[in-house]
Amino acid sequence: MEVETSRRKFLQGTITMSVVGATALSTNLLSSGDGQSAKPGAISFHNTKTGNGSSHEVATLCEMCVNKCAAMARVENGVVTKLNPNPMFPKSKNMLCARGNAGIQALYDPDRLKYPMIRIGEKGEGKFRRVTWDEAYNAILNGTDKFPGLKQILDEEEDNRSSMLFCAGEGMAEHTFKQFFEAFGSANWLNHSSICLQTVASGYGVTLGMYPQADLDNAEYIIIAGANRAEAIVTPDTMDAFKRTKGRGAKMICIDPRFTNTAAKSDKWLAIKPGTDLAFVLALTYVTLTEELHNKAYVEKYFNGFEEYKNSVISNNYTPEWAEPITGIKAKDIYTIAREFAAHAPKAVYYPGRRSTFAKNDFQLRRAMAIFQALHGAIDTKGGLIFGDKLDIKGHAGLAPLYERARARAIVKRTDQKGEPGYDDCAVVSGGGSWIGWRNRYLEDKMPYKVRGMFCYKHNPMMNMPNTAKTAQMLKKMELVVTIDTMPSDTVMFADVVLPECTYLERTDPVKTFGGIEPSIAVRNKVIEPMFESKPVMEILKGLTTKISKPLFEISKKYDEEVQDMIEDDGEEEVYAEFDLTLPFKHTQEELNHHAVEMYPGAAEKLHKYGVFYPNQDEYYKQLSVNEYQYYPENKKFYSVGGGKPKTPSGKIECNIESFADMGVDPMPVWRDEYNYSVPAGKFRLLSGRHAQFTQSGTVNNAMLLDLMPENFIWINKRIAQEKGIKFADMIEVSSSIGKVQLKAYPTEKIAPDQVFFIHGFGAESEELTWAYKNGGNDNTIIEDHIEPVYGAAAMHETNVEIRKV
Ligand SMILES: Nc1nc2c(c(=O)[nH]1)N[C@H]1C(S)=C(S)[C@@H](COP(=O)(O)OP(=O)(O)OC[C@H]3O[C@@H](n4cnc5c(=O)[nH]c(N)nc54)[C@H](O)[C@@H]3O)O[C@H]1N2
Ligand SMILES: Nc1nc2c(c(=O)[nH]1)N[C@H]1C(S)=C(S)[C@@H](COP(=O)(O)OP(=O)(O)OC[C@H]3O[C@@H](n4cnc5c(=O)[nH]c(N)nc54)[C@H](O)[C@@H]3O)O[C@H]1N2
Ligand code: SF4
Ligand SMILES: [Mo]
Repeated sequence: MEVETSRRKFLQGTITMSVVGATALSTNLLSSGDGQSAKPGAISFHNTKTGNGSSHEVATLCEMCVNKCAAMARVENGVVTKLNPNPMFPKSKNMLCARGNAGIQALYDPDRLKYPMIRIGEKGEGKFRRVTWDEAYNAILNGTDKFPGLKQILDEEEDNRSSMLFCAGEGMAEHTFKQFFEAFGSANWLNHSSICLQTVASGYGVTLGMYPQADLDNAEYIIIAGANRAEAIVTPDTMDAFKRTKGRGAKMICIDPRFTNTAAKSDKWLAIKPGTDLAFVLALTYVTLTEELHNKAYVEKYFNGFEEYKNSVISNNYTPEWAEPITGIKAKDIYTIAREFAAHAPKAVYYPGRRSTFAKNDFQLRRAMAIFQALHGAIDTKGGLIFGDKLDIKGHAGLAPLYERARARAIVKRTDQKGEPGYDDCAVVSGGGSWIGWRNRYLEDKMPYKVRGMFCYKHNPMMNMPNTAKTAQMLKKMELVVTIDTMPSDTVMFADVVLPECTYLERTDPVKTFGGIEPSIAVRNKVIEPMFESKPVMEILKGLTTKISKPLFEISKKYDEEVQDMIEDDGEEEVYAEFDLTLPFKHTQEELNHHAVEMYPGAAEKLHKYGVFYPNQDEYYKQLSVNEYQYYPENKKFYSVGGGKPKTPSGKIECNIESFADMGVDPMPVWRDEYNYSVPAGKFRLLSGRHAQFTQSGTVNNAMLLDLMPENFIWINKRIAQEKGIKFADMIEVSSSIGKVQLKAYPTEKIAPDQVFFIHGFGAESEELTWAYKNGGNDNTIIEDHIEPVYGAAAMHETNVEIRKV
């Protein structure tokens, strides 16, 4: 039998790469100079020493949240004593937030995972035995008396690689883990998208061709809705936005059901009813179109389906008066905002937002926002939404063999009348999948084949997705759960094998390119050696693949007829080379990073010394004032890359996507009655979100941060609290149709009488987390698993709860 050579492909170019000696890259550390010059070579980093020993600084990148701000770590006698902001990175502009500073505690947290462990108790009980790395790898391959290993699972499933699920949280080494997934050959990949930004990224993606950035540094008018930049920090937007609001050059309108710190720093705050932003945007669009405030030349040149959309908005009568009772925002405010936005355009931004798992209509909301923005021509232009530029970096060899027996992603085709294609629980399956859709299907035995185990990297499903009880059931049902984490999280408690990764301060991660107005490349350099027996995921996977690669190939040999034929033709050694799982992990991270930037002379050295590189850095980078820096001169910035041209395949703004109709999805954003907000008497709509000093569930055991706020409180409207006799810090039971939590009360006027709110991430159940254990409440214990219909994202603000003083 003939085998197509294209079947088995190597990803991202060639395997050969120049390998530099490790010594060339090590200990070329930045001195703690005290010069005042703005040139990189002499830049001064704050260095308030605490000890008497000698100190040095290492350029790194923060991983306490998604932003990756640049930091300088000070090391004294092998101990990291201080993390300072690194001013050289355009993305973080000399900022390191409270969490960034508290990265030291993540490193020295006494509860850290210190060595590999194997489960000896019941699943979820959290009883483990300390083992060596080799024993841990062995258990993953061969199992123990408590759980099956990969060999048994893949043999019984006849080499269906998709019988293992792979899931990962966002991080600089997510890609490294994904390479393992690709080499392993499963089709089941789930990441944070469907519980974070899937609908906003896709809404803007299909409409403009890209999820854009906002030029808040130059915008004159900003509508910030459903994004709390003062507390949910995203760099550089957080710094760019607030230095210019309140009469300092930009007018900011905040649309949020809660009076957040962003509302406090805005020029106007409008409390919207949750889930009704789409009606607000449609009404803004109505005013724009009926008063002809749009940019006609831009629309003429770059719009597809403008007339249909215009007809839809006008014939549906989406007037501000129509929107007023739906949104709770006065019609006169909607008229004013639409006119002011147009008056300032193109230096006007309807801020796209980040976490968008709010309501079931979210995808349509983001489409409507993107179209509204584009109507004003405020795309790919200074002061508007921008696409920016990106510096290329070189990829390296990956491996993605095709296993004949591996089944396609575990999704179920839709069987009702809503149309084809489309799936059982959502219309489109994105790369990151639908987490709750997948979990629920798995629990309901609706999978097209057996999925029996999972690898989980830097991700905490027990805390991160609605309906914790169902997630616990899923983890119990999985026969082999392998977790790679730094902490004994609630999810780790359900593991069969626990692999301890070192923290970000103990590893070099893949070099990354950051696109935007001022593109750059940045790297996380290892600050100190990994503590205890922890290792970077790269090395963990090197060890694991060395152990499992050959034995798993034996299983392919047994079941995969194509492999058998290939062996007959080419011999086993040659065929195995295409299935050798160790291949992506052959080089060290330092070698790969060096290779990635070798086309830029001097870049590797700069990245090592300063953590940041971009062309002409020495010439461009200047300190302008105490806390202001120039990265690119004004005329070299990438405000526009295509003169406003959308990045969609058609090169047009897509108003009317007819192919969506076949999937049961509205081709244009329209309002539906089922989107109306209502809460039954005596109940409250539960909202969830961020706090400036915590990152989701990942920082709740951080003693430095708990010093700033010890636990999460539930916001209850002051009048309601009075009626119910609830005082500050009274213990409250909050219950929904799926569960109960208890946490303390914060009576406040900052939230409407029919809503309550508390910060996401608290209320851990893992007894191994000294400070986080049963501290505050876990929102996902009571948030019901409502699925957003287009991408299967979680609709997190659709749950009504009751409250009771206990
Ligand atoms: N109710 C509700 N649910 C939400 C949200 C919400 O606002 N409300 N927010 C959603 C959003 S936007 C997101 S992005 C997701 C986030 O959900 P996740 O992706 O699960 O992120 P975290 O909750 O931060 O948990 C991260 C895990 O990684 C571990 N970790 C930290 N650093 C490292 C490391 O260097 N290596 C390894 N191996 N592990 C590490 C931590 O110990 C922790 O267990 O949650 C979503 N869930
Ligand atoms: N300090 C800190 N910063 C972070 C993170 C963190 O954990 N901590 N996480 C990072 C991550 S992963 C993400 S995704 C981003 C999240 O960044 P954001 O999306 O900005 O943060 P959230 O607090 O989740 O939600 C935003 C706001 O939406 C409001 N809201 C809720 N429902 C509605 C609605 O229907 N309409 C409107 N208009 N508003 C509504 C909430 O009250 C909340 O104030 O933050 C990032 N930055
Ligand atoms: S915003 Fe804060 S936690 Fe996030 S990367 Fe930057 S310094 Fe770290
Ligand atoms: Mo997120």
